[in-house]
Formats: sequence, structure tokens, C-alpha cells
Amino acid sequence: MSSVAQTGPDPDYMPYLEAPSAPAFVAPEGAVDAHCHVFGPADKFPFSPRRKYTPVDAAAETLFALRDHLGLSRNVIVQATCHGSDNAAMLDAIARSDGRARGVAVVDADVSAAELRALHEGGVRGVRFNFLKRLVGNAPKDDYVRIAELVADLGWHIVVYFESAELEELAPFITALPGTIVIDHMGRPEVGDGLNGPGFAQVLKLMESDPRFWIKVSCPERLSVAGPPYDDVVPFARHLVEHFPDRVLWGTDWPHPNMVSHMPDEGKLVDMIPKIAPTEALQRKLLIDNPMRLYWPEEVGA
Ligand code: 0GY
Repeated sequence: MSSVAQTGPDPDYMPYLEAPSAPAFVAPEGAVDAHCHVFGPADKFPFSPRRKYTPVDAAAETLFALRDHLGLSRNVIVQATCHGSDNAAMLDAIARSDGRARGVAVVDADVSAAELRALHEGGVRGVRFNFLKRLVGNAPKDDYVRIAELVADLGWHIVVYFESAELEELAPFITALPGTIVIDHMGRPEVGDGLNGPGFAQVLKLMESDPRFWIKVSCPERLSVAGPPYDDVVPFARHLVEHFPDRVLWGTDWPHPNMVSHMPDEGKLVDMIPKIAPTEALQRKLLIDNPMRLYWPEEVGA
């Protein structure tokens, strides 16, 4: 399988696959990829000078072609650290999606109400708070509190990205945030610890104790110890889907930024869906009902 020629300034992670396989699993009509990214092109949308990695260019049209190839209908484009708080590439992609993409932004604490309103009009429905030291250093918690207050007025949700080992310490802060909170990548449990490991137990405790929390069953490629086809991650995702069927989201994480071990085949990621959501009813919630409620509420009367 070939991969994409690298473009842009010195990409320092692997390029995505140019020709991912066609999935065997046929997603229900209207399925949403609720976690993916667009990057650059760097000459038009420069990367942040403070970025911790340089991505390959990953254009909107390539994302939309992948969406169609995988049998999906919509995308939620999440702002990644390599673009900092400059959401222009994401907004450009949303504007060119014919209403089939929405976004999760990163903003600075001094963002104005007018700037937030413009982001909302551009299709943004959430803000992302990153807590990973390797990506943002020390998380600016005071800024996050101020931003959370500002976006609450717009009805946005907050996406939080952390590793489960840090959750016990972070939980008081995260649970004090207002509104709906979406956890990225299953809270990044240590898969080698098994389903009863301490980090995943913290994630489950949060999900069980506070119905404001949602979770993405995404990124098996980052979590797996065994590698493709990521069977060791399936029990974690399936547990979440079966226990919290109305609060789970799924996404490809294309173009898999900052992955250095291997590049996943998105067709195979789609083929994991029936393993983690074994019934049609669970698949519909995971792929359509839940993301539509969060990102296109006006279309579903939510
Ligand atoms: C992801 C995961 C990663 C990167 C980012 O914002 C980012 O740069 O989220 C990662 O390095 O784990 O969701 O794309």
C-alpha cells in the first residue's frame, strides 16, 4: 500500500496511506467521522511556531474523498496543536463541506465574543482543552476556565484530551467545568493493564458518576500494544459503547498526526465498528444519533 508524498515544512511523522482499503463493514447512511483533522496546506495555512511536531499537509478534499471511500457521510474536524489557536484551515474545510462538516476549535483566553460568534457561524460547536504535556507543556488551566465560561453561552461542549494516568489528579478540575464534556480517545487507557487497570477504572468512574461526560471510542492505533488489527483495544471500546450507548462517538483520527510507529489503514478502522458496536442499534447511536445530537442538533430536533 503506498503512502502520500510528504509536502509542507519537514514533516516529522509518518504520512497517511494514499490508498486505504475499502471497508467490508457498510456504515449506516448518515454516519459521522467525529474525530479527524485537516492540516495546511502549509503555504496557505502555516503551522504554529510553537508546535511540537510538523504534520504532512492533509487537505480538506482528501478528507472528503476518504469520507466517501469509507462510506461515511459527515466529518467533525478537530483543531490539533500543530495549528495552535489559528483555526483557519479547519474553517476553510468546513466552508467547503456543503454542510457536512462541523468543528471543534482551540481558542486563546482573550478571544472576544465576536470571534467566538464568527467561529460558531463557521460551524464550530466545541472547544478543545489539551492536557498532554508532550503537546502543550503545562496546561493553562486558568485560561481553560475563562474559555469554558465564554463558550457556555454558545451551547458548545468541551473536548478534553488527557492520559488516564493523569485523570485522578485532573478529575476535580475537569468535573468543575460547565456543560457537556467529551473525552478524547477513550481517556487513553493503558491497554496492557487490561479492562480492570487503574487508569481505565478512573475513566469509567467519571462516565458513571457524571452524565455530562461523553467519550470517543477512537484511536486504537495509538492505544494498542499488539498492533493491527488492534484486537486488544476492542474490549475497551466495546465496554464503553455497551455501557454508555448514548454518550459515545467514533472517529478515524485521520491523518493520525504525530504517529511514528505505523500508519493505520482507515478501511480496517471502519471494520472494527461491528466488533465494538455489535448491534445495528448500537451502531446507529455511535455513528449517527449521538454525533448528530452534539454537532447538528438543529437537524434532529435535539
Ligand atoms: C490526535 C492525537 C494527537 C495529537 C493531537 O492536537 C494534537 O496535536 O491531538 C496525539 O499526539 O496524540 O487526536 O490527533
